[in-house]
Amino acid sequence: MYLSKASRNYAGLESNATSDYVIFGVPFDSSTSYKPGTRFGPDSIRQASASLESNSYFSDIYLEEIGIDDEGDVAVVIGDINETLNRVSSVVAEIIDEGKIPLMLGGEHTITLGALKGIKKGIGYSPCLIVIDAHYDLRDDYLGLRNGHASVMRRSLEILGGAKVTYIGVRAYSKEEREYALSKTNIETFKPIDIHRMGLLNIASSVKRIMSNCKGIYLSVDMDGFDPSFAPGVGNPEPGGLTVQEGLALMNQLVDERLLGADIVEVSPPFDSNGVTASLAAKLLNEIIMKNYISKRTKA
Ligand SMILES: [Mn+2]
Repeated sequence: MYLSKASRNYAGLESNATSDYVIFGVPFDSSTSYKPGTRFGPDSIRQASASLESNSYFSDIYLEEIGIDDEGDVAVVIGDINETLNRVSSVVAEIIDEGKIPLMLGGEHTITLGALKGIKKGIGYSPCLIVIDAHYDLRDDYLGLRNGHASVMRRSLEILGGAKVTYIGVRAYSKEEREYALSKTNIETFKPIDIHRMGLLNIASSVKRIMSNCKGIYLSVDMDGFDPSFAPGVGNPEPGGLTVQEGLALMNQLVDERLLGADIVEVSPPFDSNGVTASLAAKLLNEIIMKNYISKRTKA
């Protein structure tokens, strides 16, 4: 594996060979177009995780009751997106092969492409995808770069074929991206204004209905899906985003036993304010783990 130990483990977790969940970081931001700094994201999320209590926001379950391992960071190749994506893909496929759930800390959003390749290789089919993001990232290329953060979802969709993709939080896009998304019957979009008008539980019901035939689901959380007042530490802040309550409720509503893997990306510590973005990222990850754990236990 292309992994090396980080300076601290997520939430102070001890290495656990029988873990069901494997956390790892990808300190990579080489295709960043505006504000670099997400390479420091994994460390800051680990640091923030240490100060959170281990209980769930929603029910009486605690992180320490669950087997979780922090395997450190992928050895990224600065400036080489394709090789870095290959390494991410290998790491994810290996975790899937072990029957575990990969949980990736970014890093820029491009790394999701590597994770999806690894998931598909590991499970042998295309997962459905839930994306929390301010952006579609559906440009065919951005300034000539086809494997960059602005095109990550376009490349991902090419890999996923016709699998269902649901976006939540999208509010900033080019005309080309919007028209592409509207033209694809497998892509659904819920904007923050939809949640504001319809209520979160109604939107969550719609998403669950759309994803009801999915065998496995991958969840990608770009922190810029949140409003910059809650998550200022991102590379491309965009006003009018999700609230913390909405984000936590979405994790609780949408994560179930079908989760194959997840990532939390685009935390950029140089632009964070008192670590609030990293703290929210860690809280979301905790809820993802605990909701999946509860769902599996209930189904068992
Ligand atoms: Mn984004």
